[in-house]
Amino acid sequence: MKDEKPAETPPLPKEEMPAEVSLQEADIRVRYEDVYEEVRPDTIVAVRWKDAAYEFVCSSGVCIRVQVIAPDILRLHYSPDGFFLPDFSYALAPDLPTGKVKATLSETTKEYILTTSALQLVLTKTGAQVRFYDADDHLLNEDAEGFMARRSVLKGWHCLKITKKYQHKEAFYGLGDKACGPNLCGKTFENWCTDAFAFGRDTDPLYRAIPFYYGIHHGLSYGIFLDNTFRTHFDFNSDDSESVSFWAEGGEMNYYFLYGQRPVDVARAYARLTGRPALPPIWALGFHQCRWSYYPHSRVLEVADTFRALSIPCDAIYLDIDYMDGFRCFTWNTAHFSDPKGLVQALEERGFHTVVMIDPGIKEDAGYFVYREGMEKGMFLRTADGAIAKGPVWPGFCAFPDFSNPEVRQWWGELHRALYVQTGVSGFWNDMNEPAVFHIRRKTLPDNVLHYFEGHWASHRKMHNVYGLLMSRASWEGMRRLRPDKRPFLLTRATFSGGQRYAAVWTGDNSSTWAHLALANVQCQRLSVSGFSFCGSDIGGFTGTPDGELFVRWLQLGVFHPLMRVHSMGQHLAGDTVVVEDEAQLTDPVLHTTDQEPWSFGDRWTPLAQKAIELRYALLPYLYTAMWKNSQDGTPVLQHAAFADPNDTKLRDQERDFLCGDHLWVSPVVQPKVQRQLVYLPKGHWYYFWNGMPAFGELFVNVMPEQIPFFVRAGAVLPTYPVRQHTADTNIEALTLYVYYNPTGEETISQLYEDAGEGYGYLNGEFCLRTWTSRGGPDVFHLNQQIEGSWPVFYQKIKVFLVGFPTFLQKCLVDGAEMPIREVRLHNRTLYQLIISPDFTSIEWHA
Ligand code: MIG
Repeated sequence: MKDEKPAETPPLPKEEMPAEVSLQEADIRVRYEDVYEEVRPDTIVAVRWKDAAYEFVCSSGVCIRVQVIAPDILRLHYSPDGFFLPDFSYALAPDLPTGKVKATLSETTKEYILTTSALQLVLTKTGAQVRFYDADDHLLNEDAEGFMARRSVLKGWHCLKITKKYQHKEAFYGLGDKACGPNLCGKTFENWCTDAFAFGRDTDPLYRAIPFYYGIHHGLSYGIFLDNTFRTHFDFNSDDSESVSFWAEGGEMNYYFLYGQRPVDVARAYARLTGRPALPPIWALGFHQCRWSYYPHSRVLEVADTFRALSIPCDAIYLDIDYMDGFRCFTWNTAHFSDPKGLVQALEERGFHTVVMIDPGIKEDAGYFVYREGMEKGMFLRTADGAIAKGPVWPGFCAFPDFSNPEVRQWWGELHRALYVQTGVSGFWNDMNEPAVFHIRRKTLPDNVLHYFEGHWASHRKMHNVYGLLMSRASWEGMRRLRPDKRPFLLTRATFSGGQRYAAVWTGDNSSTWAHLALANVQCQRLSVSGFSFCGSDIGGFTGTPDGELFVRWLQLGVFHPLMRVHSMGQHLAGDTVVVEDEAQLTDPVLHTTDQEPWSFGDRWTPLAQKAIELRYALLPYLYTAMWKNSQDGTPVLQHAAFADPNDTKLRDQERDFLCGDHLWVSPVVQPKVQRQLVYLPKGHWYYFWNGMPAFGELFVNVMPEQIPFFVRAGAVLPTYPVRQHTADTNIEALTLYVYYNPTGEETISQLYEDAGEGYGYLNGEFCLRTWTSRGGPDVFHLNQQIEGSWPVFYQKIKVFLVGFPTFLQKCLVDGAEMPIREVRLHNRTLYQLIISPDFTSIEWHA
């Protein structure tokens, strides 16, 4: 007989022990690495009205709060256990209306139905799955699995997730500055503000976290904003599972559903929810020249003087980190800048504004007043253990202000006094505020750093993505307080949804390649539809050296970007370079670039660079109006081609061409040596700007080295100014209008907004808003003008060109009286020119 002893269960080899075991499967006799649980909604057992929301409570304990923010905005807020965190958000607009919105809740045997004038939300009684419909019963969006929350003992609630169905041929847009084609479908994304030095196509995440996307299908459009500041993830049917999901690594599932008849209406709803940007000063829309770094004093003036000597318009010069004393913010390197105020004044006399960089890292140095004051007043972040959290950046080990504390923001704002009030710099540039930390792979502060979070204390996991937003808020609010007469200009690298209320953004450290020019184009389109119209890229590329052709093509694209700024790296080694995983890859990292001013590429290219910048100054009234519109109702200045006609599937993935303002279709050249470019126009009639040729559908245009291809919508009025060297020159002889004949007989509305370009008089009616309505046909074409506001414009006359009139013009009536017309040839076309008084009310052109 064999040994009868019962076999003992051998202990599991350690490496086979799963890292996590589900609570249901956990054996009480065993200890595991970690134990998790997943919670889903099941049957709804109670419905109640509580704290201004409908609450649906499931027997599993899951609670769903549905809040009607506006007829077109619903909030869905989930708790796995029926308890919610204190309600708080940095992203939402402070002026978000909180009044009652009419909504009705009804039920069938299987579902609850919440109806507003624009939206219907259906919630199933078992499973608590949601479906959204527009008022005409079109299905906009529906849950696949709906809500799931996962927790473990060690990580707490670390996955709050929603899974939705992918709708047939659905396309997705938004999420800020993601470096890929416009349609996000088929991809996954992560939001975690990252110093992404020399990023490339498909690098993710980048500098900003903007967890807001659009879904477009069957000509319908909606938006989803996940208001959660933790690291978040979005999956747009990447594995062909016919599902779309988004999840956060902490906090709560809290999202807003936004309806819009067209994508632009979704953009406007999002702007109502997260805030509209302030109207910038006009100089901020001029051309800006930047470099890491211009110094000393004499070099800065030399650059300024060269602009004027060559008659290349420019409104601003930037000082990068080297103006500081050893990278100490709010100090000057007196060896290079012995008289900062004198420099700023000298620049001002030449028509330049000065913008200086400020970083969040404050050098650990007991002799440095900002550090000392910050330490004494308790302004810096601490770890959970109580020690000041420090990390190396440019100046060595630094402490970081806790911008989530209003006292810190107040202190920080006040620190700008000397620069902003006494020295007279015009704007600030906030860099490295992801926040970036050198040398470590993680690139940022550790998770155990604590943040005040407006009294809600949070770890860095929760605060990280809003650090940049709050730094820019502190800077912006400081500027408002210090010089209440001025419109702040602030540029930030990192930010979060809602950050558009405080700062413009640039796309970060790109490279001097054609691929990067193409990326800058799509990134700015995407930033713009994601709430950040005031955006731009480092024109010419940050690392590397462009050739003249690339530089000029990039400038031409920049004409249509609200922030038009050349920037380059200079002779530097970046401390924020890509983390080299293998030290053997560390080749000679000389990334130095040669000069990158408009005249740096030789005589062949300087006049072309100049022409591009001149075009910008000519188009300023159009761009300023688009920025004003953006500040009023959130209409994005740039829009993806797909937004022009969501029904046109040919536009869904169109990356190169885009809408700028209401009436321009821009088709930038993003490849070298292009002579002809194929353009596909959205429905309607257009004109090629450079020769006034009518255009529609698909066509080729001949591409000239000095011309960026763009088209104007038929019926539109395009306002232009004469070229000036800078915007403080208000000597504008005439406003010139290009009026584009529309063969369809439909009415087209165009606007021009003008004001002093600075200050807040416009809030008291000191602006001039012209609204033009055009309509007519081959016999007679009309233009009406309506004027609002009391601001006296700079010019005494308006020049009007009619473009595209199909037959010979017999006469022209202005306010009923016949006016002489002049025929002007543009290439082989005839334009009709009129010179009239700015306050006309109607023009009629008769065949
Ligand atoms: O570690 O201030 O993106 O525009 O010139 C580099 C120096 C820090 C990164 C910014 C770039 C700026 C540079 N900064």
